[in-house]
Amino acid sequence: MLIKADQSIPSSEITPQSAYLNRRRFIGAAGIASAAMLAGCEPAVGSATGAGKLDYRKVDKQGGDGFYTDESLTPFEDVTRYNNFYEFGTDKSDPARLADSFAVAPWSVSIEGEVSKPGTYTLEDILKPHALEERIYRLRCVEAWSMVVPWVGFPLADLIARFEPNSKARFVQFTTLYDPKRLPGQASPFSTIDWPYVEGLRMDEAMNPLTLVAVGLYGKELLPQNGAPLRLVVPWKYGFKSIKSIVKIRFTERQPGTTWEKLSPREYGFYANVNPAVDHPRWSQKHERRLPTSLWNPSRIETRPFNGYQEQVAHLYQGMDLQRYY
Ligand SMILES: Nc1nc2c(c(=O)[nH]1)N[C@H]1C(S)=C(S)[C@@H](COP(=O)(O)O)O[C@H]1N2
Ligand SMILES: [Mo]
Repeated sequence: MLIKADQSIPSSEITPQSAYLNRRRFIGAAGIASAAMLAGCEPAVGSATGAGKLDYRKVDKQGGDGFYTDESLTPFEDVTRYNNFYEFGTDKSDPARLADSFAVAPWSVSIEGEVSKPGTYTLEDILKPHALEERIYRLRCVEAWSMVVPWVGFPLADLIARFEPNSKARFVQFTTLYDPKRLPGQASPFSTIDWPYVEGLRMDEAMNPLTLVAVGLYGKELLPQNGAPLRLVVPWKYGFKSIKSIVKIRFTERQPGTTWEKLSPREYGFYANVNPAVDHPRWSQKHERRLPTSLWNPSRIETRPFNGYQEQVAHLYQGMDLQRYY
């Protein structure tokens, strides 16, 4: 999703950001995590390596709730090696290469804004009451590729309910960790992103049963490149809404700013619902490449409205002009 830094320069003349990236190899704070484990407080989720096995309920294939698809799963290798996580660089291979030593313990999440229970919660506090479940979702990137991922997580609605948002809470904003020492992409002087990465949802979108807080995939804890220790998954929206490595959740009265909209509002909207009828200004959104792909198998399929989740979410946008609110 490389965007033009200067709208007046034709895209053909733009050098990808990645060519400029300062690829400093990052040495993680893994020592902190091992110290915590020695002290006997090994977290259930959030180990330094992120490879731990999870206990979770398998997805109900007959549920008819959108939680399951029988499309072929994208192999683990592709899900964990073809990533967008600009905090680690703009190449698809950067996150897997640079994030392996990223330590996610200790971790905390601050809850702010229009809620009666604000505060800073440890990752354990956040996760403790929630039973984990599997969801098999399509993930459609705005760049016109897609995957099918077996996530493990719990409904965002259940997490939000615990903090008791008040009647002024109409939106919720999410923020990714800001730590340029651990996230080399944030230290790049050539980055056009105003860090930290932020995303947002309308409250009814956040409370929809499809909206997931993911802590794992393929039955194991998230690897750092996929947004450990916890991330959002909003399957009817373009992938950039599914913000990774969350440290802050803020409830607001007004629509919050979001990273890609701030960067290029003409190209990336706040809603970002998957919509084959609204092209990106620089490419069509009518089709997508379903990973894995190869020269012999481009795996080109039609893009579906709301990424195929219209039954579950179309009602949220009744009466809205989706050409205008893209
Ligand atoms: N903090 C943060 N979250 C992010 C991104 C990012 O660069 N930084 N990229 C987004 C984009 S564009 C996509 S397509 C998905 C990719 O998720 P995956 O790498 O787990 O497939 O993460 C999203 N979440
Ligand atoms: Mo994306």
